[in-house]
Amino acid sequence: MPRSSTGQNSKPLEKVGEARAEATRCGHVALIGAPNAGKSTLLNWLVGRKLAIVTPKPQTTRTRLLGIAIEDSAQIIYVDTPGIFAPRRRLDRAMVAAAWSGAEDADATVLLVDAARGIDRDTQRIVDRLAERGREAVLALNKIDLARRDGLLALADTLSRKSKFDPVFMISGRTGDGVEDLKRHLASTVPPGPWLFPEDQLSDMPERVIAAEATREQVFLQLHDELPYGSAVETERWEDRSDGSVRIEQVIFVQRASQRAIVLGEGGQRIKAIGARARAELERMLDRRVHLFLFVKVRENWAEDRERYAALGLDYDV
Ligand SMILES: Nc1nc2c(ncn2[C@@H]2O[C@H](COP(=O)(O)OP(=O)(O)OP(=O)(O)O)[C@@H](O)[C@H]2O)c(=O)[nH]1
Ligand SMILES: [Mg+2]
Repeated sequence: MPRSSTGQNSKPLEKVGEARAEATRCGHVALIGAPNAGKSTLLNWLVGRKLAIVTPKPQTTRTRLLGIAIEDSAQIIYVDTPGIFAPRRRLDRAMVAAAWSGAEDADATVLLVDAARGIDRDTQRIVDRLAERGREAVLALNKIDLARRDGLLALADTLSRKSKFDPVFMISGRTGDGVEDLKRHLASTVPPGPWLFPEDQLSDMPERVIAAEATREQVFLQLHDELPYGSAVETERWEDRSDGSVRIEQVIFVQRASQRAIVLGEGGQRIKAIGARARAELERMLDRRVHLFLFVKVRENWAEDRERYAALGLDYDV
């Protein structure tokens, strides 16, 4: 998304900054980790704007998302990825494949570990795979605001014996503790070269997708227990108004009629609450007035439906 809101996204520019190619650096840095480790929260902090949705539930992020930041002469293209876990459903496999390919295509990888949680099975699997491939990563022990100080060094030590991590940072994506040091380190390690995106671009995610994510965040937050993972949101219409506001129509897809009733709630109360919160959040994210209209439709088996991956940006053969 451009820093100034102009509707659709501009494409990456191959030549931007070419004149100062000698002096500039640019590279992709993937943020990987177990579900809920805090990757999206950190991405938002690094970019200085909310781009990625965040919830206390695991498996919030479903697709790769770029957040672009400038640090002195370096343009750092952060890649937020879905949490990596043992996949079962087709959608899960697509999410995990998206996360690994995000890491494998990047110039550097940051493994986030929830320091309060320690090494769970998902983190263990990720570390094993990094070690297997001989892939070096930066280690960020996250959520240090929740963890005991004396446990942090032991955790870093245990992880460093399993795979090569260099260096190790102790951070909090919530308070920003330690994040400046991490940023400076990453800026110095991305390779020399011209910037790949215009200076004012913040993300590769089109605004209509950001808008759909804001609504999905509310569905997740308000209905997760009743509707675990069984929904998707798509923006169907986007109309820029002459007064600077935007009119957005979205569809929340669910898998069964009973779920549709849950999303609507009694007398439409639930969908109203979802719409109100999503609209407020969107006005903040897009920095303009928003008129949001939500519809709920039943579409069976969307989680097994290949066509849906394109809509989600998950174009993987799984
Ligand atoms: N206390 C504390 N909470 C954090 C920190 N970073 C993230 N959180 C919380 O942890 C939860 C998960 O954060 P996300 O950023 O969505 O985690 P994620 O790794 O992107 O999760 P997935 O996309 O599901 O893989 C949210 O409730 C965040 O507010 C932190 O540094 N400290
Ligand atoms: Mg996430």
